[in-house]
Amino acid sequence: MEMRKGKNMGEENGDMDWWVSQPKIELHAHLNGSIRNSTLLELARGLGQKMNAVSADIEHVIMKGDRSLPECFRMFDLIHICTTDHGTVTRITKEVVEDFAAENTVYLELRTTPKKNETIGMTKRSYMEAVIDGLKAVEAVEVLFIPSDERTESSKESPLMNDSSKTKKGNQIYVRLLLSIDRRESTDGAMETAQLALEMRKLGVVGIDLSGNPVVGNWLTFLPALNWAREQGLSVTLHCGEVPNPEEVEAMLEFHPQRIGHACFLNEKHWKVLKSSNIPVEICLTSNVRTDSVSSIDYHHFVDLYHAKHPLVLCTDDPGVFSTSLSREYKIAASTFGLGRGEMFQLAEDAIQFAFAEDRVKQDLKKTFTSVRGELS
Ligand code: 6MZ
Repeated sequence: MEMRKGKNMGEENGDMDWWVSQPKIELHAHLNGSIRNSTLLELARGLGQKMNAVSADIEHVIMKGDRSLPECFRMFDLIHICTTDHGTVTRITKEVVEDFAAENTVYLELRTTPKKNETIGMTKRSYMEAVIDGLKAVEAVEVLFIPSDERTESSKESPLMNDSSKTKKGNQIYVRLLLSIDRRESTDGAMETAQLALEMRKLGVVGIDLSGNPVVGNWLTFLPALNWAREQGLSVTLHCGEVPNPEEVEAMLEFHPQRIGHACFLNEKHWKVLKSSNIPVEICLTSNVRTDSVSSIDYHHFVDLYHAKHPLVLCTDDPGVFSTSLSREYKIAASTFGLGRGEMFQLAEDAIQFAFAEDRVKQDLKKTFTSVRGELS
């Protein structure tokens, strides 16, 4: 079979405008991995003379199309050098939400790792407050991030609106947040993040993600925080099987998270357990091919899971780092696996049920899809 790895994979077929115009659900996007290249370059250049080496390094890495998984994590470290101050966190949050909204993402579950930086007085909480400020700063669309039961009586009248004076129909996006535990963190650090997630529920935090370099850290380090988060009613999603690690994959499936991301290195036994568990899988096609977690798009496990009717959702992972978009991921899946527009529309609609938001939001999203379907037919 032809190798379609690289920038042009699956792009030979179809009209990008159509994929952009369709409503979509994003459940696996990392904030700092979604930063615009232009913003990253501007920030890197702004680091000044003494940081020239970093700036040159970033320019080199940004300009590179393909990057291996280790290079990817080098890239995240460089990005974090540029983005770790409150104002920048606010700016990139605003831009990332605007970019997703501009391609008709109607629900975005955005994840980020709360960071501490004592030299600039940043705590995990103040980092997250800067993220919330970014949600509030969006002007292009109405951002709906406060859970329904926290809204004021007047704004509850319309399920879609926080502030009805600002809202125009078709010009709004639901956003919910996941706090990521980085695999470099200690048990205490992971617990601090889980506690923060619980405290910030009223501001739209719905769950916890375990991510970071998959060759670093041990599952048992994070288990107490993940168990605690689940006991508190937070949802949990795990990066699972991004590199070969059969014992960890087994333990993760046994934990039975609400969703898993990637699922690239699963053995026969794991596939059986996964399929019988019905745990939804967050599929990141471009990311998996670019990082060599999957050898070619044609061999991606999406196709097997799709035909087995296993719950799955197409996601971007890091649209900035991998130069992709959610519309592009839909287009690639359709052209690579021979799926029609109706099937892709259904795939997007089905993802509503795997979101961690409350039922009221899901009902509202259903209505959006139903009305667009009506316009199509
Ligand atoms: C695992 C990933 C990832 O949290 O600083 N991250 N973790 N696998 C991936 N696939 C390539 N892509 C991103 O966003 C960047 C952080 O998200 C995690 C890494 O921990 C990375 O440092 P935030 O907003």
